[in-house]
Amino acid sequence: MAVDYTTHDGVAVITLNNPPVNGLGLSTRAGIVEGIERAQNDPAIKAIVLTGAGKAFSGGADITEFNTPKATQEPTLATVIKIVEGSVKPVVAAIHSVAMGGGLELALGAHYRIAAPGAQIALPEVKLGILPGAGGTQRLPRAIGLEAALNMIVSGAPVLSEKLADSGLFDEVVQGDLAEAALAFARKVGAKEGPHPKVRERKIEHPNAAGFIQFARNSVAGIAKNFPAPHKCIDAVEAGVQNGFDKGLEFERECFIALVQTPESHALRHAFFGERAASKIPDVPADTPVRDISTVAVIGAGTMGGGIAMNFINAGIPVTLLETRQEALDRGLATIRKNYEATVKKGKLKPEALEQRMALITPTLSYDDLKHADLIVEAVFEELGVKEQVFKRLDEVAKPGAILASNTSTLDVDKIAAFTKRPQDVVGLHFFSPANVMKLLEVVRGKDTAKDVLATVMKLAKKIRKTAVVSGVCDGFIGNRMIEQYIRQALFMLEEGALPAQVDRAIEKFGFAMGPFRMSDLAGNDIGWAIRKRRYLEHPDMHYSKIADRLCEMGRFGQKTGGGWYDYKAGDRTAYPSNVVDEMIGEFSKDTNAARRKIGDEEIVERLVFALVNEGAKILEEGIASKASDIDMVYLTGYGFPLYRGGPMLYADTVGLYNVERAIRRYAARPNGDAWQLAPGIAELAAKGRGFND
Ligand code: T1G
Repeated sequence: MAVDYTTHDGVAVITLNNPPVNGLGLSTRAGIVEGIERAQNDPAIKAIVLTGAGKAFSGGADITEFNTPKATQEPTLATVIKIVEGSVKPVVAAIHSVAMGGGLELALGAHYRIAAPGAQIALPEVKLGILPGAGGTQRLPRAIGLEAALNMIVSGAPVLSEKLADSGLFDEVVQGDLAEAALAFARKVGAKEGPHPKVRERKIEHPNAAGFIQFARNSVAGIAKNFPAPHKCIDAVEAGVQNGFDKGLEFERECFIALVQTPESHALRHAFFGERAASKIPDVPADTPVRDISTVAVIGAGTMGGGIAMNFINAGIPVTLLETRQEALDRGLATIRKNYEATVKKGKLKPEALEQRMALITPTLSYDDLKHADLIVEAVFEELGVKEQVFKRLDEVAKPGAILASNTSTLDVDKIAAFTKRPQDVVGLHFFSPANVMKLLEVVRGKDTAKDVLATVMKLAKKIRKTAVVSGVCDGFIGNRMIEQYIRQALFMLEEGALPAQVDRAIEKFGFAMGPFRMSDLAGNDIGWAIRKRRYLEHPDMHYSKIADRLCEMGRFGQKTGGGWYDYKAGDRTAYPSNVVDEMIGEFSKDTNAARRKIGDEEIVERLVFALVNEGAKILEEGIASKASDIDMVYLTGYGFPLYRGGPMLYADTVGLYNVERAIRRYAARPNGDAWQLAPGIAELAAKGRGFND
């Protein structure tokens, strides 16, 4: 049993002991019931304490059991809570560190609750696309009132226990030893005559419940756009207010069962686990010793270098910032300061914190000042010759054991490592612009990169609040390699009959933050142009549409030149469809004898998304990514893929690889079909009726 039972002078202590966070899995649930019954049958026991071992009271239902028979096997959490609440002897929940989801619901079933300060109290189910399914929508409003409860349930945000001291949730918030306080509290209430208080018997007082609930509905409209759960949370609370506890509980159960099956909830749970799975590298043991990273150096104070430096100083790690010229260094520092001033203006950073962070930067023009750095990240010009000079110099000055990282987005990390005599200390750290904002960090593992270097940078990524995904060495790593196929399809579709605004609208309706043409205008069409020119030399056999080259030859690089795929007005970032471009596209089709046809939104979405899926399957087959969820995390955190669809690989599973394969074969038989080389893995999995994420 994942539960310990001990007795202390008339008090039974039931301790949840199911590391890492006392998830309420079947064995834990059964253990609690056994403990409650054992205490009922022991005349020496006058009261019961329920508490958690390790780093949590309880992190809630064991989400690894979701959609498995164990999740609904008795005793379910609802049954456990009913037994706790029905105990004749008083049950005292003693909460520390974390009481979330089902963990908080369990505590709400107890007669009394005491807590240590600093505990995270939450009902985060809505973030998993579900709602509290074990009475939370009924008991929390009775414990802390309608408004506070609705805020917690709909936001899923944690509140610190001391902030809830007078909310009605806790009988005491104790400063000293929680275990001792719990025993003393239990002895006190154990001496009292029953029956002991039940949260379910409290009333929900509110002067205008219907009005507040309507207000809550209006407030969630935005965040609930693609997610059904927030509204269901409000429905369940409303049911309890209108029809009483038992009817409310019944309705909550119905809502839970409906939500847990939704693709949105599946996607959110996939992202939750995918985020954690990404930090696990199959051949790097979890206990691999890590190197100490106390001080970092960044080479290059441009847009990327400055943003990268901010990540580390935000985490309190001092940074030595190296540039080749004083004015570049001054400009870089001024940009960092300006970024922080904007954050201060938004009220998200105290003015004194700004100066503390700026003080963590040591600007320099000399490589010699890098000799103490534990990690050196270069963000210099994206050209192998420049990288060679930098890494040869680093090899001379960096101390032994320093990690040497390149922020390259397209160059071969193995070639860069070979510029040094310590390839085992070289790794790629591909930040995404703006580097101090984007969560995604591609960690590019060279063939010689040492395992402790990988373990170190994965741990450091967590500290600087990045979602780090390990990629092998290939052109474009994971994200850019896939987006290249996506853009190829977008360009072919212009040749075949579509227009930029139509393609963007279709994929933005699918849920992408920004379509390929608006994105390209934002990033600069000349960036893609340079990459294509390199491609034409490296892969002369690869068939690309030249339509984007023609746009660049017109000098239409996007927002920065006032026109790209779209027209722009000065000071206005709105993308206006361009007659000039539409005419150019028509001309181009004529020049290439491409018969234009109407292309529907479904084809647009399939060709863009399945191009990602097909390349992702090849990335998996080549071992560039170790798991499909890693690829999904790249797209969810770095490329604006809609969270409610879970990433390209999960979306393909939702569509069914059988259907993905058929669609790809269909496009392969059409004009420009040579771009569709079906990844063998898709056909193999489809034949077995399986998905990437099984
Ligand atoms: N079940 C199983 N494993 C869990 C878990 C859970 N609820 N929560 C975390 N883990 C694992 C996680 O995968 C990781 O595993 C390890 O614990 C450490 O997590 C009926 C149905 C609790 C604040 O949504 O917010 O209750 O990678 O790295 O930063 O109404 O985990 O080590 O193998 O995040 O210290 C509702 C989700 C469930 C809480 C700890 N509960 N968890 O943060 O560690 S639904 C949640 C968190 C529910 C009821 C419904 C955080 C944390 P591994 P971590 P952390």
